Amino acid sequence: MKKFAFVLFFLPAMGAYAANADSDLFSTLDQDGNGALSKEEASAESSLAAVFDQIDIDADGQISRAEFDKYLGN
Ligand SMILES: [Ca+2]
Repeated sequence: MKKFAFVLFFLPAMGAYAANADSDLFSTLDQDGNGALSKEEASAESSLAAVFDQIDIDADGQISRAEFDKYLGN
């Protein structure tokens, strides 16, 4: 049930970022704009960093947009 807990903690943060229509949490965290979140980039959001390995389904050390969206159920 870690995913459920993560979503509960994470949604308020998503809402805050969503206030900026041109951005979202993923692109905000993707500081180098390469379309994937490294562990270092994810560390800016502690609730994301805590479950990084669960989101990184293919375990390549990066969270792709697809992995990110899949984890959030989008
Ligand atoms: Ca990146």
